Amino acid sequence: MRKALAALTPALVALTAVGAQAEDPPEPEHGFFLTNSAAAGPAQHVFHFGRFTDEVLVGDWDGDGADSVAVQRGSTVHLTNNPAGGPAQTVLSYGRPGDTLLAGDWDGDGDDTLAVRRGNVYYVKDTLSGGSADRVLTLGRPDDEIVVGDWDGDGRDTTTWRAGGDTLYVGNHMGPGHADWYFVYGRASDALLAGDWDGDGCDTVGVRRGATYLVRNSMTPGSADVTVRYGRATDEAFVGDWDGDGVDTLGVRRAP
Ligand SMILES: [Ca+2]
Ligand SMILES: [Ca+2]
Ligand SMILES: [Ca+2]
Ligand SMILES: [Ca+2]
Repeated sequence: MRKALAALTPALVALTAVGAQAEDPPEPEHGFFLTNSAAAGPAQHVFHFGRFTDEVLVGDWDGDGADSVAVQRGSTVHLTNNPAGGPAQTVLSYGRPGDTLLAGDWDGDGDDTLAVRRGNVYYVKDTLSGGSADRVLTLGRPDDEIVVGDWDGDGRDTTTWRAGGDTLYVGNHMGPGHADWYFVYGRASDALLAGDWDGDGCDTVGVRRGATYLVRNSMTPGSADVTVRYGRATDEAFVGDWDGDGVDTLGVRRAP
């Protein structure tokens, strides 16, 4: 009997391994890969949403503190409040195909909404709805690069822009006029990201160089406070507070 069991054990182990493989689906190769950790490591949440040809927007559309994704397809925006696959929870039309959409809490009520950028004219909407803009503003120059954030921690999002070089111009108001502050960070060839990396309520910038992210926790010149490697250099990167703990982290979209 003892001998028979011993002979059976390797077979049982082999069966268990097959069973475990059948229960755990293989890690998806494409889609959104989110992490809630500020350190390098594997993605904690992987899902598919929208099409890989869609533009991605990140925001807290329902004001619960957790960010989720939306995609822009032509002049429609497909929103979901859970980073999960399946159909969008809300589809709305705002702007025209070819417009750049920005997400932000422009009025400081805790809900993110959309703004359309057409050159250096911004059509800002304070509700998630179609129709005409609540405010129309002219900011900077048509070819400025823009990131959205709450730089002074007053709850309202505004823009920081880069006009071709490595100087960042911080505006704490949405309207024409000079920057409130400017400083040099990163290189002109780096991709610019914004987020509240340390959870102090003020957004700051990070730059992306390949799959390396160089994060600064103050809007001042200097070296990176945190350097993280995440995903692959060919991924598209997004910043958000996916778990609503007040700290922004990274997400990437990996297309086939
Ligand atoms: Ca939310
Ligand atoms: Ca708002
Ligand atoms: Ca602000
Ligand atoms: Ca978080």
